[in-house]
Amino acid sequence: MAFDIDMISKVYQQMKERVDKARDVVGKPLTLSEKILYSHLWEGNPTKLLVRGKDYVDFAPDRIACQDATAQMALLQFMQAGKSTVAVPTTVHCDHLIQAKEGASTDLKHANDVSSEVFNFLESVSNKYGIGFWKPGAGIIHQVVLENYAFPGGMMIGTDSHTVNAGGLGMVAIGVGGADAVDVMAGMAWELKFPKLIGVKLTGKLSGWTAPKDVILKVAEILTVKGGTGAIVEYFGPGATSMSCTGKGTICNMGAEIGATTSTFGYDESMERYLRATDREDVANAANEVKDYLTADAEVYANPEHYFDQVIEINLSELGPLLNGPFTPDLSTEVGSEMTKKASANDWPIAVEWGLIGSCTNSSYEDLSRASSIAQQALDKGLKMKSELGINPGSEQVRYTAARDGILEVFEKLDAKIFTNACGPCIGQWARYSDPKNAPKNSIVHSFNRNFAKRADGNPNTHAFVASPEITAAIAIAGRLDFNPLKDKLINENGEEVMFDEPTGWELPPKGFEVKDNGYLAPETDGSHVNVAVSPDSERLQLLTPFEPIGDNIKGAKLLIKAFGKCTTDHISMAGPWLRFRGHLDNIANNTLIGAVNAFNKKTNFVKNQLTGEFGGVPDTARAYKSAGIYSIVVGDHNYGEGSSREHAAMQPRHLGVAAVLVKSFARIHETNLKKQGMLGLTFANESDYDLIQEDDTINFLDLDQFAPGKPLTLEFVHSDGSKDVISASHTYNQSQIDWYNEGSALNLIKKQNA
Ligand code: MIC
Ligand code: SF4
Repeated sequence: MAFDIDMISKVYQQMKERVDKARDVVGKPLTLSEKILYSHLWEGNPTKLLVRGKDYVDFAPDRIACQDATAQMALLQFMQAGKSTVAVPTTVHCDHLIQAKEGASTDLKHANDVSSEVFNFLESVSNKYGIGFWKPGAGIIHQVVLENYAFPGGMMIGTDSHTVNAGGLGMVAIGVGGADAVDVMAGMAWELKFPKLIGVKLTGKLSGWTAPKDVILKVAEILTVKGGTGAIVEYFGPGATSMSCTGKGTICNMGAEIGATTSTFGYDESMERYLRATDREDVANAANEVKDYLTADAEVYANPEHYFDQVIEINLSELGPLLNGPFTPDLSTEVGSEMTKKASANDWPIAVEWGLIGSCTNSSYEDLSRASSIAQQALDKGLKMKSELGINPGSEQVRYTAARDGILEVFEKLDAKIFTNACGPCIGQWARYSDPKNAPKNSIVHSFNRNFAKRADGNPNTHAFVASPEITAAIAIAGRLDFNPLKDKLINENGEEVMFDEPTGWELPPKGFEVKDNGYLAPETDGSHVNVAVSPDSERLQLLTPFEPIGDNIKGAKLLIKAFGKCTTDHISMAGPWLRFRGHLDNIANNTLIGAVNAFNKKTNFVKNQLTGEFGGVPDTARAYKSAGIYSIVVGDHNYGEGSSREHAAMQPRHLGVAAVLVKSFARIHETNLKKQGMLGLTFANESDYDLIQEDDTINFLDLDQFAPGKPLTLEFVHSDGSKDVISASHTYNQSQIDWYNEGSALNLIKKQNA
């Protein structure tokens, strides 16, 4: 039986009336995305047309998911909201804080030793406030959600950007910062600008070496890392219905890499099969009752250009396997000779040192079984592994079943390391080097979603390429980045030429899923007696002190850093070794922007302290301004804050006295996170004004006392020679977001309202 079936039934009961009303107000057939959005309005039945890309809308999500690294800050904030229990079903998943080193059993034990304080905190807060808790080792949040909680037509938010994975089961699932989740946990509405809609029509059929991963790698190439910003991507067509549910999850998952608000697919038989296989007959039956409401109206998919803001068509029969990278997930190369050319032109190491299969993107039973069919061929054909191989199963249920069915054994025979059911190397929790900063240049291939510099192993010289699990396995065996398993032969141990056959696998385990201990802990019905202790000396957890409002008079602020080029949340608040401080704002603030490149000297973590004229690290310089009572400003390029949902990337600068972040453009989640923490997230009205900003600038806000929706702000940059540039800064704050600014943070406002 499914969790929270009553809630799911209620959603389906309301769905018909709400969707029919929505069709009336919109006045034409509806996409699936619109059906889900309009049936989750905070106000209930739809009463008016909502303008895509323009109207801010209050929604009522059905559920919330948090992972350990972000849950700490989310729950520390929720504890201040003055509520006794969460208002909607919520779960916490321990998956990010487990380092991959020796293999699952040793690594999990180690994580439980070194992070017990954090896990105990999360477990007791969950127990107190009615939150379902998934222990370390239970699996990666998005796989566990897909297996247990996602349901067609539902809406969820999660404090992780890959929450979007649940689109594989026909949800609108959106990644948010912790403060957004706190709103919904506290029983309030959740606000989002009504998204634009991109339709992706998949014709043809996947076959041979091509996998769902290649679909999203192709979409990333077409749309780039910014192309999905502010939009929901809805997939449809024969190529969509013919692929597995977990394959759809892979495609939706990596929609985060194109900046999409989320991605989704209409309810179909693959989803029904998956629901039934994962012990949710009840959900499948209930969904079948309202089937037509769980996919777009027929006219929409017949004439998509009339209903979507943009339509892309991909013929799966013509799509071949791709490798995306290095350093960005949208740089696509076909496997084989195209890679030989590009690698030599760009000096990418052609030898591959590691292949990694796993992450929330590609760690399903189907993924492991297809990759293992390649591994089995290596054994059968006498091939020796040319690189190392690491595997992170997505959940204990997948691991247990894959072990039962002999899949893991195949990898083990090739000396692969089976790591914990957790994020591991995907988030830098990988003890690959003792001194990553000085580690050699090398290439790795993985089935993950992100490949920003230093992400997996902390080594700036690691060139990480993203591929499907089956291609990852083949390339790891061949040890060459440009190996094309469709064409190239390999020489085996006996000196014979051999070739791989096409991968094979099972969409779902033929003998069904099985698991002994899935790692779930239900909360007590009444948790009021549960005591949540945070030691004042802890280096990992720190209770929050409310932020003071910045106010409407910012004068004499100093430029902290003008960031050059890509500045993702990994550059603003690095993960890996810093994950240990995710519950301690002051400690984690010591990594603020240390990965960002200073536009004036192209160095990282080396900025001018205008008070002393000396150069130092970004966090120290920010602290120096703060202790002198001076606000500072961060300037950045395009798509600033791309990547993670981690609100630390906003809270840390806020804690260090940064009043405003002024950039050419923002990634959605990060922009909201800045607003929530009561600071200014601004964009250059004229992009080229970025070039006017100089290293010694002092900044005055000329009209912040007139801060109002739709009205740009005027900033004066005073340069060291006394000359000035006055520039216009746009913003997207609506009135309630301006109220957050005025109160010092959104949380301050909730507290005031609940007092
Ligand atoms: C990621 O993939 O970058 C993470 C780590 O899962 C983040 C969340 C975090 O930083 O804790 C995300 O994607 O939101
Ligand atoms: Fe974990 Fe990686 Fe997925 Fe983020 S992208 S949730 S770090 S597996």
